[in-house]
Amino acid sequence: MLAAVALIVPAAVAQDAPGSDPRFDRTGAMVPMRDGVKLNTSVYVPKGAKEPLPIILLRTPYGIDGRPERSFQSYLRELAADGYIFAFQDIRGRHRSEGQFVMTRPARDPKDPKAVDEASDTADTIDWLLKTATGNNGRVGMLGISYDGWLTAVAMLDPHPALRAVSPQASPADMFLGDDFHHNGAFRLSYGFEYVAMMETDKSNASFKFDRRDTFDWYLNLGALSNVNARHFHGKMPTWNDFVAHPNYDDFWKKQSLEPRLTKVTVPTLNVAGWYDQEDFRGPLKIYEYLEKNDTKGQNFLVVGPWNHGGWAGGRGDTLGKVGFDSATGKTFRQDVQASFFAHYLKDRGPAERPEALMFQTGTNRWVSHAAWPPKGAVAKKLYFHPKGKLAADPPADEKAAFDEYESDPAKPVPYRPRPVTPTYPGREWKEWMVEDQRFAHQRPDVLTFETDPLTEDVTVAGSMTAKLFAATTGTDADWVVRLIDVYPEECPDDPAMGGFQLLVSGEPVRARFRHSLEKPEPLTAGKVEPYTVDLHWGHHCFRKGHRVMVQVSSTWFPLIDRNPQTYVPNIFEATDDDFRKATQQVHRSAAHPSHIELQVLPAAKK
Ligand code: PG9
Repeated sequence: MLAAVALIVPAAVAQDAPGSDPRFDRTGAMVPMRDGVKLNTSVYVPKGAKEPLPIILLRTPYGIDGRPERSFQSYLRELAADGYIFAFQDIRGRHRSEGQFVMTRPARDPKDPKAVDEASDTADTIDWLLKTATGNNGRVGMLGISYDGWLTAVAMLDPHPALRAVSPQASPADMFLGDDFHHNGAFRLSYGFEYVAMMETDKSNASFKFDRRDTFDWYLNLGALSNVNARHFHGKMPTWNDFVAHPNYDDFWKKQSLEPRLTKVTVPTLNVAGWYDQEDFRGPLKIYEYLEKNDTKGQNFLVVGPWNHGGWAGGRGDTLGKVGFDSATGKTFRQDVQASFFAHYLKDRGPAERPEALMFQTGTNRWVSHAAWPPKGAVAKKLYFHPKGKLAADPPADEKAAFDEYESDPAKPVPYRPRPVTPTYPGREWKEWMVEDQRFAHQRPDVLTFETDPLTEDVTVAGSMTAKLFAATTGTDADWVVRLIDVYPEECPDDPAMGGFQLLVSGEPVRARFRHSLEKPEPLTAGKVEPYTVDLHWGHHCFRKGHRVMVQVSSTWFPLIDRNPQTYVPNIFEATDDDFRKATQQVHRSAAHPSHIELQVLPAAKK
């Protein structure tokens, strides 16, 4: 590493600026990286510390101005009270840092000593902090949510020796398989478009200016994805151009995927996810799962709470939308989990023992500690699709072809939340759509619904949830969207507003072109029944006695997912408006083609 020299930014030298936290001395610096690029950094040293303190580093693309002071009252409140030196940094190319921003920058070539990436920028920053931050104890911790969580994960994969504990929270792991930009190769249109506009219009956070409140209408009017560059981005957004140039799972996506790199636990790691995370749910689970395979020292932990994206960072966390959780889950996490984790690994304080997996069981609203995740002892339970919208444990006996069908019209897609679909940024509704009552889509002619009778006992899912569809289309490409729903009884005396509520437990799309390979898409043969496996991820949900389990199937989920033209084109990003066709979709439910869901269920005694 280069010897780092602190360049003090005059504007940031002022201490106790209005709004600043009087508990800290603040300094600002432009910290030089190994290639000479300087990154805007603020360091907060507690006044009157009685012992050397560890450093907590947060790196972000979203701008550090004002952020520390806000965080000390919320996300970092308990950590600030415990006593740490905090350092905040704008990453390369964002806000007041120099250099070029590259979206989720791929790892540098280890053979090139001049190459940089987010891990090298972190290491150079840690070198500098150890030399300059007054009274540090030589240990560094990192945490962050989403992009900041991804920066934490990247630093952990190639760690500076002083990095002693990390908490990557809601970090994406693979942007083609899951998380922000695609799910199973299906493009997340509204998020992809609006996030790129926010990050690549300029160095700050610029929200795209829609000319109407209902973006459902706006995206429908946009038409084919080829209109994005033609009408709005004009080839100027690097990440959008990457989407267009890489419609399949090629090296571009594989190089930035964390998954092949998650081969060992380098430092104690606290992985954090939210069951209702509208952006990055798969990522944190995969990071935990892959690290766990080689967790020889028992230093890899998982916490999943009833939160939306980053919902644990502030507030009580006792409700989300209309759904209540009976306790202050956010506060519990920040105090009993996050603060205790860093105190142990950075200060040698507090309990060494912590649950392998601390999971909030939705439905019964309680935290459950598990010695392994998924827990041992869960049993696979299948629920099959039957005529008249029934979902039941018996497999279909019908030897003849049996199916339900619907017409999917790309001109009239199924919305993913009730309209108006207000913009993602800035947006409150976006943050809560996963807990919206799903009745808005129920009984649409282009949505199939299968549901059980009211349950005679609690059914507790703990582990993987999967749908297996046998489906055919009159088109040559199709999307299959599966949503698993908990249907509340009509009468809920304890909470009357929840009567009949349809709560999403999980939902995922698959794009038929990728049914054999994500690398090499293939057209469908019209009319041919083919199997599709839809990974609904891990869940820890109790479907209560009296509730029903519901599955909905559709072929659009708009504008969350872009519309499939339903006729095969080599690259959907280059499709034109004329490529989009109506198609008739069949979902089969015969003995030969028994569409179903499979849930890992805990035996009743162990609930
Ligand atoms: N979901 C956001 C993101 C993370 C990483 C890459 C791109 C987007 C975020 O909230 O930071």
